[in-house]
Amino acid sequence: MTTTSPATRPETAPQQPARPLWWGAVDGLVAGLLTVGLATLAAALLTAVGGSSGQPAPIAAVSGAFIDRTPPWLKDFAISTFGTNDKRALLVGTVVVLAIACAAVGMLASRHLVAGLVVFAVVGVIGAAAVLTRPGAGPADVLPTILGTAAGIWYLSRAAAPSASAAGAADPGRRWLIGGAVGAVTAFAGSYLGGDSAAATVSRDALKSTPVKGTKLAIPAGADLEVPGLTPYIVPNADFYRIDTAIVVPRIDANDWKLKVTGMVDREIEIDWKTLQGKEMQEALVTLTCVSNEVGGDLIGNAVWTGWPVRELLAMAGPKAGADMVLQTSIDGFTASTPLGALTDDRNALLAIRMNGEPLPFEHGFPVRVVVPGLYGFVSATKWVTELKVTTYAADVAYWTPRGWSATGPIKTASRIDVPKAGAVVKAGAVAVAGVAWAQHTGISKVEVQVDQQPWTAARLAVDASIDTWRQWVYHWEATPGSHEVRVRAYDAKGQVQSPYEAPPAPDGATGIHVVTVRVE
Ligand SMILES: Nc1nc2c(c(=O)[nH]1)N[C@H]1C(S)=C(S)[C@@H](COP(=O)(O)O)O[C@H]1N2
Ligand SMILES: [Mo]
Repeated sequence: MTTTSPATRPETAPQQPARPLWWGAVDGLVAGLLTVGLATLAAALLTAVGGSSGQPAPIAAVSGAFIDRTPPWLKDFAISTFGTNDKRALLVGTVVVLAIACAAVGMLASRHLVAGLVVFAVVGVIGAAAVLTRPGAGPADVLPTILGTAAGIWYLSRAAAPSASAAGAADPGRRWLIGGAVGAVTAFAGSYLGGDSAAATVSRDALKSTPVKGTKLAIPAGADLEVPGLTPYIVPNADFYRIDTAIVVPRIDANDWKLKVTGMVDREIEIDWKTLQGKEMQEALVTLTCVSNEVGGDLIGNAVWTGWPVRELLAMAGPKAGADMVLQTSIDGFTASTPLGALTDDRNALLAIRMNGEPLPFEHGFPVRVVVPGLYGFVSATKWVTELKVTTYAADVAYWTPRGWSATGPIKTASRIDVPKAGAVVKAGAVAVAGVAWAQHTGISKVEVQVDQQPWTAARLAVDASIDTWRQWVYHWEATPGSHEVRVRAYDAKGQVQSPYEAPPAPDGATGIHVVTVRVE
């Protein structure tokens, strides 16, 4: 009878020589590097293909989450000790803490594999949670961290497994080299591809806790009629239309941002983020509109913009006589030709850094974009702006000009029915017909609604909050059964009615009357 008694075990499975503890520490570091490297690369790729909201890889996410939870005294200490390098110091600190944790986990794993792997997984979950708590993060954003953590666990389990130290595989140098190389290369490639993405997010988050310098704007009650189905007077950032030529949204570290004023000026000047931050900011209500907006279309939105007036910057440079245009350039090469006058007159043309109180979303131009009341976006609202060249329409052309669009673009007076929607079925009786009308930088004086061939009748206008924004209107319609056509038309503050003639968006904006067909039962 053969039995395997405990006493025979030492002979069948000879005692392995205990591996030095520091091997475990190195394995922990390599596992950590692999995790961070793969997560960084995966995050960059996910952002590039638009599959994520562009959340940073775990390191920056942890740093960002840390900043948001830092008590003011610690923040003050960091700023006074590290100055403008405080964000970098924090990133370095996060890396150091993480490295120590990984080494410790690696040592634990080399003695108690399961315990070590569990702790490693817990650290990974904390990293994933940090990513999830970042503003605007979605479920997909945790994928890179999960992938990286899984790779780290796989490496660690292989490294600590008995076979890893069996004869022949006893030398850990090979796996350290391969694991370390893969971790370093992916980390490098990820940071390269992700550009300044992580630092950009940190710099954007930092603006959140920075108090706004300047006076706060009050939006009058009654600017929003709050009719169900009517677009809100202020469009939330997440719902705001987005139009640009950028395939990958530029993610600029605000601390690296600079704006040059060049061309026909007395002195070329350059300002950086810190200088801009020191300026007295203004808040302005401006309704942005895309020239491509069709009659009844939704490429229009209204927001509160906070920024420094462009005219103050231009005044510092001193535009020369004869100049009539400012060629704005974005970091991604997009250009817009703005009439010089629109940037130097008393309207609220801003170098905006906030949108509805939030730092500009990356999609809407963080760190700095231009917003000019009264002009279509393609000739004025440059996102990620880096240069303003004072010049002439004779000398320079903007991005869209050779592509068949106008060199200048004042917004045309227009109006839209939001509710009832085209094709809606409504009950006979009182129906609220409501929508928006706009004639930016002139203002709306009257909106009229027409049902079928009946006379045009005045709608009730919302409180006038600004001539630079759209204005809501509502019309109480006694709807009778049948199919009806409902039309709207707007008058600007000079009494000029919008053009009823149908024109396509190109080259300088669509015109025509918005009409919806509604079934009444
Ligand atoms: N850098 C850059 N800025 C840009 C554009 C662009 O393609 N690139 N498009 C412009 C156009 S056509 C419009 S309508 C507005 C839209 O701004 P939004 O995406 O914030 O709504 O941005 C303008 N600024
Ligand atoms: Mo546009």
